Amino acid sequence: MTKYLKMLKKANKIAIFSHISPDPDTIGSSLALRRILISLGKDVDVFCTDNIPESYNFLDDAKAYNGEVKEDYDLLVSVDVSSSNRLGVYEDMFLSHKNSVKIDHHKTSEGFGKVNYVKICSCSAIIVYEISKKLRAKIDEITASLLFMGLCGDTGLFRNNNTDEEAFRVAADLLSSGADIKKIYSEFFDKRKVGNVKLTSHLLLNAKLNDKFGFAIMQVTKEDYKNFDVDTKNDNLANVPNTYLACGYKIAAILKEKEDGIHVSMRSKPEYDVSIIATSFGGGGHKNAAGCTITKTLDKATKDLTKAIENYLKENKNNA
Ligand SMILES: [Mn+2]
Repeated sequence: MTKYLKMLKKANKIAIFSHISPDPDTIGSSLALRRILISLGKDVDVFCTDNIPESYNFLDDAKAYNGEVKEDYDLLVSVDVSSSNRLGVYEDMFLSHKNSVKIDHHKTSEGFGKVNYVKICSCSAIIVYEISKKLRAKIDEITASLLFMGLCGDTGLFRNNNTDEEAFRVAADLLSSGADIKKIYSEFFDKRKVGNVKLTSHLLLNAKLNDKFGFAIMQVTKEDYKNFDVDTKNDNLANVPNTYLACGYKIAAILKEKEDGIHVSMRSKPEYDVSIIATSFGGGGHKNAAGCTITKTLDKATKDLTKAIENYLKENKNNA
């Protein structure tokens, strides 16, 4: 048996850690691992530096987060945490503990655990699923639903480039184990607030469409956030540009006016690479989904970005 599995098996008092700005994968995988270890008779706590967003309140298990930190854990486990600074306030505690395991799937993964188990795959949920098999723990309906949520989150509902056969196979197995996929879709992924629907409509209606080069630009002002009663930290707008890609535009960008500058999120058709444009503004990301922060006024940032996209499309007009 591999070292990290032996450690999980041997430990009795375990603390699990999710990453800062938690996403469905770190939450679903951490809570699922907690249930698996509890089913094996262990005492398990789970922590995250940031408060768990209210969108996870439909999960009873989310209440398990951030109880009292005990003195005598015999094992600390990080789940989906690529670098130690993403442990937030728990970084020092984790790094100084004599017995720690890091479980992760990221390509850019830093081995900060005493033992590190990193498997490059679409999400941490797949790794936790495999751990349950290796430890011969039963996956109950709730555990299956939590892992399914993680799988959906990191694969963008089985659409991102990391969606592979393994993701579908694990999803099928989770379904067999009773994952409540309807609940995960309706209570989490499809759930919207009225303000968000109205702001999305406003953005789509007021998008600047450049038909000469084939791109769309949307702007969200501070007033928009206020008028539509949308939380700037949790605005759920990053995928709004996709609507114009579906209409045939090559690139679509959204610029959001926030406290620390203009947050830009870009999406592109497969043959275009918006990470090049994002990088030129000090940002980064993937070929078809990238972002950056521009510390200028909204109008200046929009002008600069429009120019950059135009130049990129001019240079790449023969690529498609
Ligand atoms: Mn992940």
